[in-house]
Amino acid sequence: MPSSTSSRARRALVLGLTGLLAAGGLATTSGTAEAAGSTLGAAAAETGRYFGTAVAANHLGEAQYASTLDAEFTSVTPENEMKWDAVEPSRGSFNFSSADQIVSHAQSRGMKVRGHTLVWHSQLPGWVSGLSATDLRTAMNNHINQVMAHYKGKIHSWDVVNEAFQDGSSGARRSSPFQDKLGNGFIEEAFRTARAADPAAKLCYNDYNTDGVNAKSNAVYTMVKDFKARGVPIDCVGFQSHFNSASPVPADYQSNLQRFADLGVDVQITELDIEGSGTSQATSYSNVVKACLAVTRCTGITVWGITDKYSWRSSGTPLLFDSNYNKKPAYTTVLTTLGGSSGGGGTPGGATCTATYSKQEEWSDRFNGKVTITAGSSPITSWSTTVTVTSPQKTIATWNGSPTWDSSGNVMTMRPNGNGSLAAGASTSFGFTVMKNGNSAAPAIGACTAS
Ligand code: G2I
Repeated sequence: MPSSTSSRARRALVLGLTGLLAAGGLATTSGTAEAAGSTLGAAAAETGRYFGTAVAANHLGEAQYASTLDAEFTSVTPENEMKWDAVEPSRGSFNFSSADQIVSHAQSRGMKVRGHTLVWHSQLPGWVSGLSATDLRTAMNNHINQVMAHYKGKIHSWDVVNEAFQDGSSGARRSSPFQDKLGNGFIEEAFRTARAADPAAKLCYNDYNTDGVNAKSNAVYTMVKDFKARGVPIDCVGFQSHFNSASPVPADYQSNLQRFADLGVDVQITELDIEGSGTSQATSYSNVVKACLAVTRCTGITVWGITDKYSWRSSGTPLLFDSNYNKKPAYTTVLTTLGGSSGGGGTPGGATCTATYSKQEEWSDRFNGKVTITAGSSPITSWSTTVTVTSPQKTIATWNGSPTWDSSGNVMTMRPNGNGSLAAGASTSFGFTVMKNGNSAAPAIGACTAS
């Protein structure tokens, strides 16, 4: 690439670029059917959030299961496959095959993955409960280290500790091998081990019956507040949100999420399902979605399964798709509450994407930029966008993409480095380093084109 350009050529380039940006603007706004997200994932992405589901590896081979997953969701949580009994059934011998299937399915489509779960009293193999305190501590830390190392860089958020508090008014910790042998400190120890194992993953505490203000959520709140005060690494709190008529969506759901967010952690709705049907089920779902949207730090919603057919409480028909994969009233209400729309005919539009820029690290002589590519309402198989720097700036390095340059060297076209598939609303990103050469201007990002 040449290092200098005549001013006339530069003007032509700028004009050409302006035309490109204008055309790009048209390209992203003209498709009115695609303007509002027409899937759960795409609609949630427009609010900056993910919309996920629990997934079971043994259903991925079922065509409707996989196609509904791929069309609608931007995050997955393995329903059972990452639990202790699945990954370390006997001491020191790890089996990641089922969980790997889910992670690779998600990764090949740009979906996020929630890790569930590292330390939990349930689905715990017998050998763990038989250990002495010293051995149990070693085994717990080894389990966290091995599992997190296996998935390092692939997990958006980990449920580090799950369900460690008792139900009811005591606010006490639940009895478990960890609690009984290691005492309250096991939770802190698990989080500290987890931070060291994968510093990029968000570390969550996850529980149920903590969805409103009550003795149990107060106890979790006190723990999180103490962790933040003492610098124990915790980034998020998961609210499982399993509801039914005996345990409906609490009136103070939003304010409960907000008080946790105010402690300086993200909040996530991690296992949402609501027993019922028709309008009343739809209204409850809508209330949950509204609450999350009203809390800036509510970063995503995960429903506990795709279809009523495979729900852990199937007879309560608690999910958004019925057992024949038809969209239920609750589906439509969730979509519209997220700001989406089924686009009239319900047929998704063509492949579209958006590209957004954010500045990363900056030094006196250079800065790093990051561009996030988000698929629109339909899945895409490839994308491209341009990054234009202002001469004499120079782009000297790139990552997570496959770049080409125009003759001036100022306009970089970036395409996927390998598989460019993204589910509707799913995101990926690439990065680059720009030498300032005296000019700190942000680069111009062209329109995103998708196929
Ligand atoms: O119980 C609902 C959820 C509460 N919060 C933590 C979640 O991890 C939990 O998920 C459920 C799964 O949805 C069930 O699928 O956890 C259950 C176990 O605690 C899971 O059930 C188990 C059955 O008990 C086993 O018999 C079965 O082998 O699922 C296993 C795999 O299908």
